[in-house]
Amino acid sequence: QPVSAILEAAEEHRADVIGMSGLLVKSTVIMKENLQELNSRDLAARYPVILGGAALTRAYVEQDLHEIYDGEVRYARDAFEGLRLMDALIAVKRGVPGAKLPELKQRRVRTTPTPTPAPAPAGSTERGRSDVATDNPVPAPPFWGTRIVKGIPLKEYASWLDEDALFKGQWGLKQTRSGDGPTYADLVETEGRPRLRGLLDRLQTDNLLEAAVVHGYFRCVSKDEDLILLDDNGSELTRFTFPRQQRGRRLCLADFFRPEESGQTDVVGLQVVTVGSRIGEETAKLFAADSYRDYLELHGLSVQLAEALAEYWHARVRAELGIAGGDPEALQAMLRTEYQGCRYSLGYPACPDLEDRAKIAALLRPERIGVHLSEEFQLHPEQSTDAIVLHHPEAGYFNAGGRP
Ligand code: B12
Repeated sequence: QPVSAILEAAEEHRADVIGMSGLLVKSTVIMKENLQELNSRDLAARYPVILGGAALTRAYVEQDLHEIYDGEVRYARDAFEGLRLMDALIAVKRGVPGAKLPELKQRRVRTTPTPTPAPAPAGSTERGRSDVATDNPVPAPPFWGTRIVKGIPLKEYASWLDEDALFKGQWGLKQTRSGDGPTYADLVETEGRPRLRGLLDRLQTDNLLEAAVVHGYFRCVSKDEDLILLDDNGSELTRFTFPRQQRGRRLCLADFFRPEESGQTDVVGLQVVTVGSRIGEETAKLFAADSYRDYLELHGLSVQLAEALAEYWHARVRAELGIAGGDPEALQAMLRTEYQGCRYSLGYPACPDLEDRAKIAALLRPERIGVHLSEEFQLHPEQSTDAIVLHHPEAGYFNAGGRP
């Protein structure tokens, strides 16, 4: 939402407080700009602001943003802290005696000196690439270029659903703090699974999902931190530049591909998956009707199904590449990525640059399955996700941001 739309809505509904949610790292910058905009419109005294979402931290909001905002701004870890803050803010506004806002997070003073980085382990050079093997076999893909698959039946990918991510992360099932109520396992049996079954049936009967995939295999080589994708004639199609860890193994995604100087080429998979736009229309209806619980359940399920579809497709790709032999039996082990290769989504720590999504979109042309990349580098419909698929046996998740 642009800040002007937020302010118009605040005006129209005579809001006491403005809340904003930042899911993407980029949204942290936007929150800051929005607060500056409130300052410049002289609205800071009028609107206290509550901020939340995966991209934000308490320290960023209550120290950095608090410093620049002329009004009150607080961080809410979850919706419940949001409610507690609302109670306090309204009590202050009404002049309830003794009412005050919770203390701001204090800036921590460092008492110990910054630890010196651990020496690089044997095998990895002080500068340059990591010790990732370059003599692993390169599998042969079934085709080069891109393919589209539409109308994937729900039953094919529903079994890849991460139930814990759905029940805990999206639906908020958890044991009460006092511990005397039902356990998480009880709640899964009595609430989670029955609701899930009901919703999956509904998705099926009302035909609300339109799962589709566009994927491709490309020849490639690496050069330092770059992954270079090649066309049939060996000319450069596109190039990704990935960050390298500054300590430890000094990993970089490019290291998992044959280096250019080896004279060999490697293969990389790219994919974009979506569960379609109909589900978004359905959840929007529930939201508009104030059916928030139903909205949360259906929306939460739909985003986890997008993730399940991505995981399912990655398994298909492993099978196509002939590297699925080591796939574990149990879904839990599968979700812990105990298989050969790894699926990296742009925006995650090993490949944080969201702008690279445009390179994937240019090669895969996901508009052929109804998916578009916005100027903010978000895929629409929302329930879509892209990935770079690696076959290297050593490939796994790592953080290249230099953060501990
Ligand atoms: C589920 C999920 C998805 C789903 C659905 C996303 C969606 N639109 O809902 C799918 C699989 C589709 C997805 C895709 C992507 N994702 Co994603 N995803 C997540 C994940 C695991 C959970 C998000 C979620 O739904 N949480 C559940 C909700 C209920 O929790 P919440 O948003 O945190 O909100 C709670 C609190 O924070 C608080 N709160 C939040 N806001 C506010 C506001 C106020 C006022 C208050 C009071 C409280 C409050 O209250 C809520 C309830 O407690 C997060 C990681 C994480 N742990 O958060 C990554 C994450 C958001 N995704 C990320 C990324 C990178 C992506 C992709 C770009 C990957 C890709 N290349 O395809 C795509 C983008 C999708 C697109 N359309 O372009 C990154 C974003 C970081 C960045 N670089 O910007 C994250 C943070 C993961 C990470 N650690 O890097 N993703």
